[in-house]
Amino acid sequence: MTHDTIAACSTAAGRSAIAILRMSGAEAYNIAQQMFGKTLRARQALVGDIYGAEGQTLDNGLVLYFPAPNSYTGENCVEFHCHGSPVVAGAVLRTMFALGARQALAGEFTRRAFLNGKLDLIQSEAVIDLIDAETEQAAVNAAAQLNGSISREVNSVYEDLTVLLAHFHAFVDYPDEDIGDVSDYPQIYRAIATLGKLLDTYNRGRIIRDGVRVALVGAPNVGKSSLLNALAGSDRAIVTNIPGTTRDTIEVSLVLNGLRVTLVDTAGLRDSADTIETMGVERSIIEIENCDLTLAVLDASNPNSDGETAEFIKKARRSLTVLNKCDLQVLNEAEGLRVSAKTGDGLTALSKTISEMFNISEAGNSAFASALSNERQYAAILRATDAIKTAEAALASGVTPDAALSDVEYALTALGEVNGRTVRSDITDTIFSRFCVGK
Ligand SMILES: Nc1nc2c(ncn2[C@@H]2O[C@H](COP(=O)(O)OP(=O)(O)OP(=O)(O)O)[C@@H](O)[C@H]2O)c(=O)[nH]1
Ligand SMILES: [Mg+2]
Repeated sequence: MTHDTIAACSTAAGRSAIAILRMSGAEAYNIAQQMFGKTLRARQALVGDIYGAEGQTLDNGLVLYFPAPNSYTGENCVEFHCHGSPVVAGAVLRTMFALGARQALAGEFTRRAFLNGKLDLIQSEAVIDLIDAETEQAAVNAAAQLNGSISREVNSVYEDLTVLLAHFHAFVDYPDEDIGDVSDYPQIYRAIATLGKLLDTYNRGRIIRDGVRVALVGAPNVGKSSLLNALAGSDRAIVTNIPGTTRDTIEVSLVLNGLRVTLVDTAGLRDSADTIETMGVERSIIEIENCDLTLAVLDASNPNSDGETAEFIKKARRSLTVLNKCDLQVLNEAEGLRVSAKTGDGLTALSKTISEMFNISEAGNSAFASALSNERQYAAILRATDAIKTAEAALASGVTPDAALSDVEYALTALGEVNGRTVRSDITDTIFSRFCVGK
């Protein structure tokens, strides 16, 4: 496949120590050679003058040449490591354009790597997850996916099903043959087992990548906003001694012991004549139903302040009772984690309890080096599994091969969407548009 030559700045905009400009395509070598004072050598780092289109020296920097196919994209690639001035980087990039390259689109280098078989689609999506990772765990998980840990499992099932499909086609072509029993097809069982184990890792993977949503819920004035501020380490939400201060949900993103948490402050739960406050309370109720964990906040100093919190909490998927204001005399007998937003007492224990509830570091019971964390991949693997199970049931009940064949074919197509072997281009367009320019 011949492609035009693309170029982009691969480092973040603005002043920095180094700016890296990257080119890929048939003309990358020629253009780079015209811009550089030394003869480029494959995979050797050379320091030399970098010239503009008129022959003026723009910078002195490092240039690396990776001939096809041993490069990131699989095409001829050249990297210029310049001084990190936006002016220098801009001038070097414009020279590349003047000599025949064009601006790369978002994710176009990785898209070419995918099209040239350097990365499959799972690995390509891992690249963006690695760049976007907000915790070390998320980065480690994405790195393992980039390394092929999920691809290997999906591909082994894909190969298995391809063999199976060939068998079934043979039966369709020679209908006199007996299709045999489901036990004649170990591929079916292997596929169900492998894909099932992969699907089991998804909940953990999703939490590693996207984190959890934790809502602070309770009666007015118990200190929900104060707790949010104390955990976030900044005065994000307004705090006053007037009940009904918070009227809208307020979100803060933080990392608690490696767990990414979106902490949501909500309006205090009570019947109010105020339209705005009532709308806020409706939002609190929606939040209780939607979040992964609800912290039911009570005022330790006031046993009569709990209101209907316990009633509302019944709708939560998971909840944890937190007794705030423990710096004051504790008069509330309710069971719960004792904290003080004012002094910070108990907040470390609270963070620890939250992160342990989601247990993302428990890799021990997982069969794989990485967890499935991508919703698109999860949905497609689920569809593939369902189809294989249908084929299994059909074979067990002694159907004609063409019935099982269509289910296996469907499963194969679904897995092809995961590893990218049979994926539609509008899906890949969406995937690569999430990337930054230069990647
Ligand atoms: N002594 C003490 N006072 C606290 C503590 N946490 C909050 N307060 C006080 O309690 C009052 C209410 O705090 P907020 O954080 O606004 O309470 P809230 O639950 O968000 O209230 P609404 O938004 O009205 O529902 C303020 O005067 C805070 O200073 C605490 O741990 N100890
Ligand atoms: Mg508040």
